[in-house]
Amino acid sequence: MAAYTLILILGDQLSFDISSLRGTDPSTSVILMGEVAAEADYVWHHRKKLAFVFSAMRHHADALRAAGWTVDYIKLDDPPNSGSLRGEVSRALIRHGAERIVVTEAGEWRLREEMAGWAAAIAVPVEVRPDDRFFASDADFTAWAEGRKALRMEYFYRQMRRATGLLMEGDDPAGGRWNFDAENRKPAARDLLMPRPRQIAPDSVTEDVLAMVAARFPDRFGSLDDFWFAVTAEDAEAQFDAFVADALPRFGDYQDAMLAGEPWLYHSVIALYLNIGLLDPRAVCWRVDAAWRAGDVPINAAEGFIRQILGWREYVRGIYWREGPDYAQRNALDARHPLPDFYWSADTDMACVRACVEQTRDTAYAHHIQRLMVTGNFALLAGIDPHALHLWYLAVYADAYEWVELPNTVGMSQFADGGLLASKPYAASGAYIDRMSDYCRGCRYDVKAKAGSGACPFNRLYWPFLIRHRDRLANNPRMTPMYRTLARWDAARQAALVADGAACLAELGIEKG
Ligand code: FAD
Ligand code: DLZ
Ligand code: SF4
Repeated sequence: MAAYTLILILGDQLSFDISSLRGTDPSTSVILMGEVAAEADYVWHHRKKLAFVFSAMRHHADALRAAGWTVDYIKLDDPPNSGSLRGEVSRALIRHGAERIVVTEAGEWRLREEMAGWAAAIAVPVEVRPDDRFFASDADFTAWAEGRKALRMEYFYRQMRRATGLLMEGDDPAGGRWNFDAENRKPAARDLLMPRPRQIAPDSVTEDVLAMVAARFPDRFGSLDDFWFAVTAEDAEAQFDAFVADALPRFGDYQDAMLAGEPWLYHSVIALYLNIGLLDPRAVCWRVDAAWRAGDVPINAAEGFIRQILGWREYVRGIYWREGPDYAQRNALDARHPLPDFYWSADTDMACVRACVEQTRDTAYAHHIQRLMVTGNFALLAGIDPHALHLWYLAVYADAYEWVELPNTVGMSQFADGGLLASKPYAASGAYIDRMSDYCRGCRYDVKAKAGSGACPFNRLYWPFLIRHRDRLANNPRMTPMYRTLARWDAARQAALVADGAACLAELGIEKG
């Protein structure tokens, strides 16, 4: 019998429990999966991210076939590949004589808007189903946000704890507190025994993909060496199990720590799997809840970890869809400097930035504090255009998808939404990085010096940032101590700080764009 439903599965929809597969009969449907140039090129994805996505797509196609589905899989280098999802859908409709298309909604405004035009252009009905691989639906988030003056994550998170029962003891939060962050700020010591994520050796499918990506994208950012990411659900689960056993108990303690040469510390490295569907966020959180109830992990670790997924991940998604496509253009602090070349080359004397960019180039990974307090903090202090920075973050991490990356960049890291997401800018001088890492020891700049060409650039840019944004930030209660300090300094001293900040930018090669 001719197949009459074409089910399109996108590269970040690699879950068996995806809405597009529900209620559709494998005997009268064909699944289309396509590696297409348009998705590989709309941003300069890291080469490890490309290899990860394509290899995971190919493995998922095999798993779907093994489960009885017919899968029409288009490889990037298949000669007739049209290069776009629309083009591949059109070709597949003719090939299979399909009469309708079913697809789960895309995780990005760009593609959602494009798909909205498909039905008219393709002349068969296109059924777009909600993506329900999350704790909260769009309607849940809208209901929570309705009528609130400030959309703070902490309150959303508490509601989610109550709604799900995760880490709850009756009506009370486990351990008597909602948030154990105060205990989660230990700097890591060099002699700690660091667990390594379980590594998966590339199989022949991954080897083929690595060769294809190397040949097709020779000039793209990012190393393809030492590829060890899981590319199947089974291996992603095995990596997560190893994290729960080896690293989760200390996740909370060292969540904010940074050490040169130690990219993973006690982090899970699962965002890449969650974001393409190889791991389910609900299963992950309940597994951690169970580990806490069994006494295997302390509450500060379990709570800290679950908050990132049940709280932050769900919350930023809600913000992304609520704020609309224009959110990408926000620039409340009017930051206009172009992204410095060293975000790609790592060619900078700032040891912290160099370490984070080199690690990003080699692994397509950096943990949250490296993203927020090193590369993000520097861009904030230096007044880098948030949109240029957004394109960088979207490109360079294996876990980067716009719905999660954009609010983290524009809102949390750059305060470019004027404080919708963050209650204060995450701006910090070198002292913070010195306290939480060992980067400063190997740096040519002096983290204790405040001004002059030998001083830490984070210090030189910090006060000029506060002076520049005094009108907007001075009344923010969380900024009061800093502005009180500033108020004690006379106009000449403040002018000297501003001049030194400008000199610092010039020395770093950062000029007005
Ligand atoms: P862990 O530290 O082990 O945390 C566990 C999980 O919690 C993560 O896997 C992730 O799913 C979730 N999580 C933690 N923090 C956040 C957060 N702030 N927002 C949403 N989820 C969170 N995360 C992405 O998944 N994709 C991105 O493109 C992305 N871009 C970011 C850009 C900037 C500027 C910043 C500051 C943060 C960004 N994050 C992004 C959030 C966070 O940095 C990553 O989720 C985390 O570093 C991934 O590493 P991990 O899996 O080892 O996480
Ligand atoms: C990230 C990505 C890449 C690199 N390539 C593909 C692809 O070739 N085909 C595909 O269906 N999906 C790909 N993806 C994932 C999509 O870009 C993702 O679905 C959208 O960004 C929406 O989140
Ligand atoms: Fe970074 Fe400043 Fe420390 Fe150098 S001294 S590593 S630039 S914080």
